[in-house]
Amino acid sequence: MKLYGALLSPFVRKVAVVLAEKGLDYTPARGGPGVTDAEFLAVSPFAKIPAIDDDGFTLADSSAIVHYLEAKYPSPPLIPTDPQALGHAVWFDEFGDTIFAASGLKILFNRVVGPRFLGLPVNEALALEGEAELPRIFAYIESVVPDDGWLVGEAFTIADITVASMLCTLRYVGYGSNASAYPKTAAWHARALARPSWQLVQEKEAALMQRILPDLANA
Ligand SMILES: N[C@@H](CCC(=O)N[C@@H](CS)C(=O)NCC(=O)O)C(=O)O
Repeated sequence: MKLYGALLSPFVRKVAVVLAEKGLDYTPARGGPGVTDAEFLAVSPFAKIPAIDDDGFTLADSSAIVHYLEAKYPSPPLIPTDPQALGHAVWFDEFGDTIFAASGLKILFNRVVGPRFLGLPVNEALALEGEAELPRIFAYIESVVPDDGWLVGEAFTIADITVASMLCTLRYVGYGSNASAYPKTAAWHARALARPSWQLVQEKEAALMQRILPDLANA
C-alpha cells in the first residue's frame, strides 16, 4: 500500500498509526501542499494528504481511509461498535480533525509549512489566532481524558489516535505535552506514544524530520 504525504501532518500520522496497529506496512509516497505530480492528483483530487493506493484502490481523507482499513483489516478493532462508544469515537475523530486541527494548523502552516516549503511569508496574525484558540481546546481535552486507559471505553481507538496525533504535530511549534498545565493529557499522550505501533511511526517520523526540518526534529 502507498501512503501519500509526510508524517508531519496529523492526518497522515493518524493513518500510519492505524496501519501499524493492524500490523500493516506501507510505502511512503510524495504528496502534500505544493505537490502537483499527476500520480498524487489522481489519488487525491483536492491535493490533500493523506491518500492511499491499495493495489489500485485509491482513497483520500484520513477518516475515509481509516474506515476502509477497519472494514478490510478488522483486527485489532480501532472503531467501536457499541452505539454510544461509536458515537464518542466519531466525535473525538471529528473534533481532532476539525476543531483541534483548524486551530493547531493555523500555527504550523503559517509559521512552518508556508514559509519553509511553499515560499509564502510568515503570517503571524493567523498563527497568533491559532495560539489564542488553543487554551480552550487543551482545557477540553484535559477534562475528558481518563486518569488511566483511553478516551472511549476500555480499548485504544481512533479517538486516541486522532487527538494524540494532532498533539504530536503541535510539538514542532512549541505546543507539545505540557505536564504542569495539563497533567492528565500529558500522561494519556505518553501512554499512546509508548505503544509499539506509535514507536514504529515515531522512528520513521524522526528520520523524515531530520531530513526536511532538522532544526525542529528534536522539539
Ligand atoms: N479532512 C482531511 C484533511 C486533510 C488536510 O487538510 N491535509 C492537509 C495537510 S495537514 C493538506 O493536505 N493541506 C493541503 C491543502 O489544503 O491544500 C483528512 O482528514 O485527511
